[in-house]
Amino acid sequence: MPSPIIVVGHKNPDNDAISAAIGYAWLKNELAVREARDGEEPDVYVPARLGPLPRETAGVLDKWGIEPPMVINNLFARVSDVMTRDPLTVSAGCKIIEAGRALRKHNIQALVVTNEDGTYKGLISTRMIANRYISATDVLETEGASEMAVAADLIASLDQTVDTVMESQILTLDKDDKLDEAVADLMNQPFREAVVLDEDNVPIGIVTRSDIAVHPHRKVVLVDHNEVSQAAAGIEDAEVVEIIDHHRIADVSTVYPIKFVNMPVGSSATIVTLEAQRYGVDIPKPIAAVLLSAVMTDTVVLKSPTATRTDERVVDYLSGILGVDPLEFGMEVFSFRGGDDDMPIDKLVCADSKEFDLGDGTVLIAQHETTNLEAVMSREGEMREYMRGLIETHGYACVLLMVTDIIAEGSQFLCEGNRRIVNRAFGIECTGEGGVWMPGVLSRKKQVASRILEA
Ligand SMILES: [Mn+2]
Repeated sequence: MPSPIIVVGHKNPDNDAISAAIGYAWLKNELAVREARDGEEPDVYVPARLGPLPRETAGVLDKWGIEPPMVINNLFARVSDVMTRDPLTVSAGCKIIEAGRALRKHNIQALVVTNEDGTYKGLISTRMIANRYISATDVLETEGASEMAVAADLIASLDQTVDTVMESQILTLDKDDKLDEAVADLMNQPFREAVVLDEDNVPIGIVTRSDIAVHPHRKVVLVDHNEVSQAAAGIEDAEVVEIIDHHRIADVSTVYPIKFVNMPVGSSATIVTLEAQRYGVDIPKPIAAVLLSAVMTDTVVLKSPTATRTDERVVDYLSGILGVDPLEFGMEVFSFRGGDDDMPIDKLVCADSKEFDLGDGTVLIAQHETTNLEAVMSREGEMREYMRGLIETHGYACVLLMVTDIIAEGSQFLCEGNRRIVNRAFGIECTGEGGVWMPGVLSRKKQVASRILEA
């Protein structure tokens, strides 16, 4: 069985990065089963994530009974990518002749020796048995010994138990160990084999020196990013087999031509939905819910200037499958983010913040989306104090917090530090109290950062 293909979004994942991975892994599995030839095992796609679940994602997955994607730390090749699974085992009390028969019958070089309870004890290989036989010739060295004595010793050996010749100092590995490190350890021990154990010490695989002659590359599908700095560690060691994204084309490169779908739409989930439609695959309700939640958060319920007509059509399609009102659905997803009144102050101000370099100073632009502007503004003093702290510790010229009210469709600007930078760019009068309401301003990328950088 080949290793599954990982489908993963960017570091510090948002709802779209995780939801698009879930949705696209589902679609690829549907297509793989459909397209597998007779007798061929279909490829298996597994969604993964590079960080914690955002609250709204946790809420949607919980409501629709979907398992959160597994967390991965890197894309380096692992022991499990080369090991032979389910190795043959013999118990320690088994006779050498039986072990020999098993080796011959299955045409293999080694057997894992186990204790009564199935846990690992050691390993016996054709080499170890051969060495036992060669040692029988030592009998001839003894004075007066005959060839008959050698034969007698050989015959006696057949009746010995395997634990008398097995080796217990064999390298043992975890299936998730980095392959490079495992290879170095394997070459440093006198034996050709290593045994892979699970957390209960039960053998689950075997790796031999011939298995590591070829360096495998983990296959990965990137969603919602195509930039090395946003990808998992070890991306250079992996084989990127597809990219589904809606960001600028950046620097992930491949050896072979791949399917690379990049569209200037509001979310990666939008593209996943279009792909399902293109292949004529019906989307089940839980997947439709996950995808719709991601379109709604990434486009701020379709109000962000990044939302396109394509996103609107996709939202109609997905909410049709679910039989829901898309705006109500989107509001519920935002409500999973939890109350603005009890959110820790660092999350409230900084969960979504980006630095912009002006040349003679750095500006931090943070954004907090809310359906309850009043609740957020009731914490103004606390927020401003935290922003001043950021200036002190990071040396920012200025910190701008956009509190974006997604119902009223605008943002309240709160500014600390050199307010002239913001005031000049927008022709406004931010002071140390209350902030300034900016109707229609929803996108940091399109409406705020660009103006500050150009001013
Ligand atoms: Mn996205």
